[in-house]
Amino acid sequence: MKQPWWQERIVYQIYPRSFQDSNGDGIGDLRGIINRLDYLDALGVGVIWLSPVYRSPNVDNGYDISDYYDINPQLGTMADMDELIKKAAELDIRIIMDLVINHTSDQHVWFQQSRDPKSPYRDYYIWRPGKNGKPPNNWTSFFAEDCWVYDEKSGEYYLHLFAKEQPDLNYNNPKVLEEVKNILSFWLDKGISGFRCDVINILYKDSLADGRQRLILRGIEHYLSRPGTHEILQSLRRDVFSQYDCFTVGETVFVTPQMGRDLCDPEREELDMIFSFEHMETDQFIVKWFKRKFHPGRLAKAIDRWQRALDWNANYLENHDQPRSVSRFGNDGRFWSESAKLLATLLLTLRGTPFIYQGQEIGMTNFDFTSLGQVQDVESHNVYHLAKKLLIPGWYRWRMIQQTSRDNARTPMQWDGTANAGFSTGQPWLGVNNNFKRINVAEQIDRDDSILGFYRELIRLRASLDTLKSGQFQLLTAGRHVVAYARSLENEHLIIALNFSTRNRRIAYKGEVILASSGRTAIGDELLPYEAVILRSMSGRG
Ligand code: TEU
Ligand code: CA
Repeated sequence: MKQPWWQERIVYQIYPRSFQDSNGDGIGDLRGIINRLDYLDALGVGVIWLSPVYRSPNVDNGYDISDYYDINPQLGTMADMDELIKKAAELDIRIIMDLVINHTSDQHVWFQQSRDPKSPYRDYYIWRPGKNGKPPNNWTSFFAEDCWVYDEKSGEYYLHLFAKEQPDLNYNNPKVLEEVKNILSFWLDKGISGFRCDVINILYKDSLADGRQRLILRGIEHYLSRPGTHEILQSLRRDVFSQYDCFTVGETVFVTPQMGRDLCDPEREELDMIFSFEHMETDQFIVKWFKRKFHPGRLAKAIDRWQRALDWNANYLENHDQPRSVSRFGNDGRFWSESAKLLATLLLTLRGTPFIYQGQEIGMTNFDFTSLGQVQDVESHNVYHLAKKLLIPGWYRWRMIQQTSRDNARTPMQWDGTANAGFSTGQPWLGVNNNFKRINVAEQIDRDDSILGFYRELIRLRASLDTLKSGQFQLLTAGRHVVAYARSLENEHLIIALNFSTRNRRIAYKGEVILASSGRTAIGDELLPYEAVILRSMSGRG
């Protein structure tokens, strides 16, 4: 069966501020992306996901939008955007945009207007009077703050589930959905091919009653995957998406397999795929700020649950909100290159559409900052201060930030060994990792045995093997050191075996070596440290 294009292609996520600066102001921009299209083409990228490029005061780096119909001047102009879409299309690269519609910026004209209780925009947001001098309910936000802000002028509070500069839209007001549909059509008419839909499963708030007592996100039962959200998604699909050749991937926080099935069920016509979080939570206790030791088997079991839950899903190990995978699930010291290749193998051999985050393909690592002053992310600052209020000691607070801050993924792309890693001729908006002389594109691009060379090879292999593109998934082993699974299509069975440890490990699987991350063509019965292999099994399922 022929798969839709968005199941056959590799997606590459660009965080525009950190990708490539073209004019020396230290901020990555659209021209910078245009200049790097050939690089992405040579890698085998078929779709680019652009993190937000709309006009924004950048409290949350573009996830706070002040004008959905305009480009952030720091990133370029509408003419640049048109050119990017056109030049990408010439290389057969499609572009999807980030759709942030749970909230806007507090600088958006809708919100500015809505501060006036008599304005027709009042009802675009969620305004409520307080209760006995206190906020309207006991909810807490995603960014470690209270989620109501009192407005002197009107004597009411507005709701924000993220930063206070990101007020939530009110989807009980049908006008809001109409506005969203117009925005979608505007960009789809420009030639983009879909959207990554930010926190899309929390749009609709059922009620504003107090939340049950819980440690984090008090109130979540009133807005997580409510029927109203499903109705909104169906309406967007019916009235807009179905009119275009496009796809949607939902970023769905706290999603369960059953919720995922509802969102992606082809019969219900809502989303095409989602980003689930369970596999990214296997190295934490309750919240991401409290890390526990990484256990490969636990990661594999979470992945397996989702491989079984949905017929097709979005696979990722990194994005702009997560620490770098090689520092987190691999070994960014002695086995840096080996473990980055192992993680590449995992990402590109699962069933589903693979999403690569910029820099992942060269094994970029977590930042090497030494103080909070170097960190920009609003979430990191909020959490640091909350932890201080909770009397968590300074050394531990800094460790929390080091291991988990979203800025780990946001340091500038390391292109070469020249000043600022070739990212910018000016002072970069966020520090470049000092390892850029060792870890950069130029150093890897002509070497087939580099991490980048291995990504290229895996992407080519995936394109040429139907079993990798569309075969069924079956977990075989989820151990403390070794993870293995099969992909099967008709009579072909591929076995993927991954050694997540620093020692040789025995494996029981036999077959022709299709690709080994070490470059070996025969493996005997042992995998080398952090080695990954793809075998074609001679005897059924190995
Ligand atoms: O993130 C939603 C989200 O809940 C988390 O992944 C978030 O980054 C945070 O770490 C929770 O602790 C999306 C975007 O990806 C993120 O960059 C935005 O800041 C957020 O929504 C608000 O738009
Ligand atoms: Ca710039």
